[in-house]
Amino acid sequence: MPEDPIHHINFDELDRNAISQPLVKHIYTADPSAHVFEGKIYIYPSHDIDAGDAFDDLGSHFAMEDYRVLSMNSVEDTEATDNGTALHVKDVPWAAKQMWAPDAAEKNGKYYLYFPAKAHDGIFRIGVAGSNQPYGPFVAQPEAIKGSFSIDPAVFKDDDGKYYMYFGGIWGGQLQRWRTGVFNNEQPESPVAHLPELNEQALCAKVARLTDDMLEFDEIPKDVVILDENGQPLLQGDNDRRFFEASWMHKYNGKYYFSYSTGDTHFLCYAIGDDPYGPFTYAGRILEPVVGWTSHHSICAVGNKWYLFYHDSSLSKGVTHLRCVKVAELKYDADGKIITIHPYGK
Ligand code: FUB
Repeated sequence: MPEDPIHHINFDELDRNAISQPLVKHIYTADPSAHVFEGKIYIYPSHDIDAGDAFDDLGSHFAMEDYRVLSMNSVEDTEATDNGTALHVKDVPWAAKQMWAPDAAEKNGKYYLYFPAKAHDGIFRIGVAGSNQPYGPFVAQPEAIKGSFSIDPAVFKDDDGKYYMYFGGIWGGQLQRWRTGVFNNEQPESPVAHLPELNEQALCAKVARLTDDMLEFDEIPKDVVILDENGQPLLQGDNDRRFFEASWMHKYNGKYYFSYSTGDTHFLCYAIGDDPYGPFTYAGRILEPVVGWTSHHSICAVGNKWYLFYHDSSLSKGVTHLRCVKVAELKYDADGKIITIHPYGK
C-alpha cells in the first residue's frame, strides 16, 4: 500500500477547491451508506478512530469499535446530526474487532444494520442487528449470517420486494482467501496471496438474496461478474477497472448499476446490467481519487435528484484511517451514463 504523499498537499487549497465539506467534524466517519427512511436521510458510516494499531496492507489500522448513525433533513444541511452509538463491538457476541463498512435496510417498519467484523478466529464475517428505529440502537443477532464472509455488505431492495446483499473486498477484506469455498489461512500476513494471476479473470464481488426475515442468506452467494466492452470478464490485472471492495447497487431507468472501488488505483467505478445478478458491463468512473487511500460510497435518490455519498481524509489532513463523509450531486447523461465527479474540481 503506497504511503499518501500528504506532505505535498496544501490542505487549505484543497478544502477551498473541494466540491463538498465534511458532514460531521466532531468524529471521523467513512464508508457512508445513505438511505431515505421516514422522509429523512440516514447515513450509516464506519466510525473511524485511531486505536494505535500499526499501518499495514491488511488494514489493521482500521480498528473501528462501534457505529454511529447520522441523519439529515435535507442534503442542503451543512451538518448532519449524530444520533449516538447505534451498536458497539462489545455487544456483538461473535465479533472481536474491526467494525468496517456497514449498510442498513428497512422492511415492514423494522430496520436492519448489516456490518462486517473480524470474528474471534480472525476471519471477517457479516452480521445483522435489528431496531425499531432507523437510528438504532440496534440489537445484534448472536451469530454472524451463516455462510457469510469478507466485508462491505450493501443491501439492495428491488422493485419486486426482494432484498439482495452485495459484498466482498480483496486484500485485508479476505475475499481471495475464499476462492475454493473454504478459508485459506496460508501466508496470513500477505494481502495478495491467493489472488488470481493478473491474466486470469478478476475476483468478483458476491451477491446473495436475503431470507424473508432479513437475517440470513437465502442462497449460496454468486459472483458479480463485470464484463468489458467485448463481453469478456475483466481480468485481475485490469487494476483501473476490476473490483476491489465497496459494493453498491442502485437502479436507474430500469437498469441495475453495480458500483465499487478499485482499491489500490483509488477509483469509484460502475457497471450496468439488466438483472440484480448481472452480468454487468463496465461503464466508467463515478469519482476520481480522493485524498486518502480508500474510496467508498453510496448512491441515493433524494426527491428527484441523485447524490453520491463518499469520503476523503481531508478532515485529518490526509491520515488514511481518519476519514470524513461528504455528499455531492450525481448526474447522468442522456444515455444513462454517470458523469464523472472530480472531488476537488478539475
Ligand atoms: O473502512 C474500512 C474499509 O476501508 C472498508 O471496509 C473499505 O471499503 C475501505 O473503505
